[in-house]
Amino acid sequence: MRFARFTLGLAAGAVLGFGLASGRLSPAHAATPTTGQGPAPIPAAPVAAEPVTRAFTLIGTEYQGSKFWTPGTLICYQGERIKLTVTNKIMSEPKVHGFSVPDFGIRKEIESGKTEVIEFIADKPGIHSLFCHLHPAHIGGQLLVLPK
Ligand SMILES: [Cu+2]
Repeated sequence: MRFARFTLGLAAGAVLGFGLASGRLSPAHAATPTTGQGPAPIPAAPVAAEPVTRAFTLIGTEYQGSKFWTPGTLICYQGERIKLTVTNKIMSEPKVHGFSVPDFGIRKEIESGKTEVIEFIADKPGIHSLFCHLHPAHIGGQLLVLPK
């Protein structure tokens, strides 16, 4: 009888050990997502009571005769407060260049060597053009506002 209890206990322990080792008895393991199947998910926009301020520094510059604002692509989440510090560093003529993002009502003229600080709420998702409205032939850019 004592031998039978010992054998039964040993068998139960072996089954339990196998189950834990293989993960079949672990609910935590069952909840773990599998890996190696497709790209990682894109993290969600941060949640905050106050709008997050996302700051960018841009310069107007010239390279081999082409004029542009750089960086040419700005990315943010919908609802964020955007702060653009924009400096015209183009020293050749003409001395004044425009900085426009019409979808957000932004239209500034910036003299060579001067800086403008522009703030607004990026409340519209999508791809929004930015460019020099005084010289449309210059290279433009875009503000990408990711939906919340
Ligand atoms: Cu211009």
